[in-house]
Amino acid sequence: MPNAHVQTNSDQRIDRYPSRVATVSEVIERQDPVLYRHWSKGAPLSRSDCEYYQSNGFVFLEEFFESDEVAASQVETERLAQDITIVGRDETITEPGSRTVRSIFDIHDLSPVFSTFAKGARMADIARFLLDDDVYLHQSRLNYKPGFRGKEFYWHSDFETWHVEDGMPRMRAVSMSITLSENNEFNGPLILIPASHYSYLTCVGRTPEDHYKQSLKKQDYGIPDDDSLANLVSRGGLVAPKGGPGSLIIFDCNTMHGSNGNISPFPRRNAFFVYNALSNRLAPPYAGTKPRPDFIAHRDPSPFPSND
Ligand code: 6CS
Ligand code: FE
Repeated sequence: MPNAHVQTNSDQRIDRYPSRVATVSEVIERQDPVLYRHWSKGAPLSRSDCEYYQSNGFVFLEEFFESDEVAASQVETERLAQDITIVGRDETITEPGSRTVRSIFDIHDLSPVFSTFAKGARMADIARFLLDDDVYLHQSRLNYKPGFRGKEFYWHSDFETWHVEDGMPRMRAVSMSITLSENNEFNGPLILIPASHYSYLTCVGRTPEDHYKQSLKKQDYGIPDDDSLANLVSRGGLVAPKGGPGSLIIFDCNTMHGSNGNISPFPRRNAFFVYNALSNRLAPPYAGTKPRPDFIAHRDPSPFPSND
């Protein structure tokens, strides 16, 4: 019996993760590995961290970077948000209804500081190991989540968006979030649902053209239904990693996550780098919409050599 979820779409491609095509949402079991390479001595992650990542869909490495490694990124983060040539670009997203900077995308292209960070062995080698392939940067972004005004990021699976709107074929991508400020219970830390990466929650509603112009401020399509979310939480719970600047949260492309708004005086600054396997490069969007701009989803993979 062929997999009931395998659909062929208008251009006869197999879509193993159809979403935003039906009037009811459903849960599709993950059809891809989590760890593409088995752990062995010399791996860039400890065995226990690999096992935790496999089981939970994320792993939190506190104080992964030294303070001086993070300091340059913190200074660059503030510089970019003050630079009028950057703030006026499409890559810069403001909070809904205000001119407060919410995110700046494509920071590995906009800033040599973040390019060095992103292509450095410390994160890229982990991505190559987890994905067992050469990697390239699918996307990068700074999330500013300013004090008092930083709005939430509602629950979502990144892969659901990257599959439907960017044409990412399989679950073979990993996000790395570096804390550039204190992440605590008051300023809207990233919240993840352990083990949610094994379930693909399909969403209802047709993707509008140019959806990103709205979704990067407040996402309205690709939103999972309440019952499916409640079920994931009842099984896996909720984890909000907390720590000082320089901590690293590594999470699978399909791990359900979100974050609350920030009403504290303290900003919650994180930098995100998304590594995609070279063999998983983008195809045409499964939604049938036109491809999103390169600053959100790089279509010409330029893998960077490992530093060894
Ligand atoms: O649409 C996207 O690609 C972005 N949106 C969210 C909320 N997370 C993933 C990604 O940065
Ligand atoms: Fe996300």
